[in-house]
Amino acid sequence: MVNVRSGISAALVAAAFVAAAPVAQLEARQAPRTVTLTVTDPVGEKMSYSLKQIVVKPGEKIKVRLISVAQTPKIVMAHNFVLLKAGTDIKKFTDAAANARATDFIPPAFKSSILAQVGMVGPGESMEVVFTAPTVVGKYTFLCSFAGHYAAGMWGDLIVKK
Ligand SMILES: [Cu+2]
Repeated sequence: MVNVRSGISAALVAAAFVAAAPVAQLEARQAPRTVTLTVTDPVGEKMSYSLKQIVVKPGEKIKVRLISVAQTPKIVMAHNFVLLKAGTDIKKFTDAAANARATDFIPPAFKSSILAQVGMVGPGESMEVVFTAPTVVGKYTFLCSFAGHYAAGMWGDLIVKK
């Protein structure tokens, strides 16, 4: 009985290993392309990312690296990167985000609207996220969800284009 059982589990382990191998090879073949977004302190009332557009291929593997070269202390002002699903109501999202300080300005009710996100960065910090671009061609909004930053201009378009 014991022998039969261990025979089965060895076979299962072998099967799992074989199934995992092609996926690992695929991942290695498609190393993510790095896109660097820099954020800094507001200029007058205006805020922005260093890029207004990120153009990607459908299903492309992308690494977004968010770097803050701001001076303002993080407690006062920080910046993140949130990529939203097509069709998300941006006004509703940013209104909810403004009241979500406890969760780093990510409104819990909108979690399912988020395709990718990088946490809040303060002066001298950087953070990154690796994600697979949507396979559907179109425009997807990315924005900083810190209260007021979207309205001040801290947003852009991820453009999925063949
Ligand atoms: Cu910001």
